[in-house]
Amino acid sequence: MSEAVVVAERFEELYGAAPEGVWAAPGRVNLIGEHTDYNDGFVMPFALPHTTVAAVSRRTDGVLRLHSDDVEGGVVELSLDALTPEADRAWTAYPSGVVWALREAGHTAVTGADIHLTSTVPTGAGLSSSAALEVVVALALNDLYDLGLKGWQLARLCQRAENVYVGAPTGIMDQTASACCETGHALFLDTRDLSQRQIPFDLAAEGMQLLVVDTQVKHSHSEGEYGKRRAGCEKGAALLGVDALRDVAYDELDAALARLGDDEEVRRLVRHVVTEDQRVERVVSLLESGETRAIGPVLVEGHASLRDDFRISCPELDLVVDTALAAGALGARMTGGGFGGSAIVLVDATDADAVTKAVEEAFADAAFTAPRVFVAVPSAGARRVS
Ligand code: GAF
Repeated sequence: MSEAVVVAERFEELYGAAPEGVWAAPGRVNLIGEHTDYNDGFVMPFALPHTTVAAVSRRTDGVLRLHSDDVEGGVVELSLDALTPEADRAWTAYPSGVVWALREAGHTAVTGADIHLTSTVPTGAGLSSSAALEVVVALALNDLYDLGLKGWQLARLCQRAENVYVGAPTGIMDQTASACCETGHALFLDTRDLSQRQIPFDLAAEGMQLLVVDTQVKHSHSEGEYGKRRAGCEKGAALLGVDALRDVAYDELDAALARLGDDEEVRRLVRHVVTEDQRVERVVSLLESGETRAIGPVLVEGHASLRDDFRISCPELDLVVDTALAAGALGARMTGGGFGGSAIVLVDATDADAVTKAVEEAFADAAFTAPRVFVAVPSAGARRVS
């Protein structure tokens, strides 16, 4: 039986009638371009095969009913009129935040919904489980209520839900990745205007793999450090007199750093963002010229910058990167928001097992929780599945 049928049957058990449809939205891995999205910069994520699936029907009575098979607590019933930013600290804040954001943006045709959710996107692993949850709800309501919004517009609304309703000051990368990625491609996204280019990214055809190593160290973006980095970047932009750090050209970096004087912390943040934007452009150009193996060292540079300048790595992420490189990986770096979560490792397919074993052994030796390792295959963005 297909997953869509299973989810639809569960919906019927819960709500007493078949859903009007079933939708899926993926988690993502970011290949390169970290903490650049809230600086109007470049990112390059691709969608994972792991998805959040939602069975959904409309309601006309101003009621939102939510249920997830992944959390305890049964069906949660909310009144649309009572949805209030930052009042809800539970998982329900993500889907109800999306409904709030749609209505706040004038889509008052959305008069309620019954929603049942289930997900295979690992939570707290830096793989965008929150964005998958937001985007699947946004897409379902967009289709059912015939709102006519495009993927990037849904992403903006989902980001607003996360920033204002949930209260996490994240950028636009994850929601856009979940909404707009395509099978076999990485998404080169300019987060200033959301212009996009799908870059073919078929590692298997070139005898390589990208491993995701989930360190099992949980992170949370609403808890301070992410927001501090964002505020530091905004301070850097203000001191340099630009709208966003994206406006500092790579070949003007030294002059910009000199102008920041002795504010060492802001200098480090600025250096990371400006060099990271340039790394995204280098990776795009290497991939487009068929030099895929050469992206490995760029990933490693990115990790060093996140570890030393942005200071958001952790011992487990560093151990993945160092061990994988020593075991023959072509490149490795932390991915996502940091402070835990996952690392990515680029390997020749023939080395994948040996690299995985080396990482697992290093974690055991360090008495860290065993990591979860899987091969990431660029997969489809959000879509209706039935
Ligand atoms: C998290 C955020 F949600 C993204 O917006 C992005 O800033 C990322 O961290 C870091 O690149 O996933």
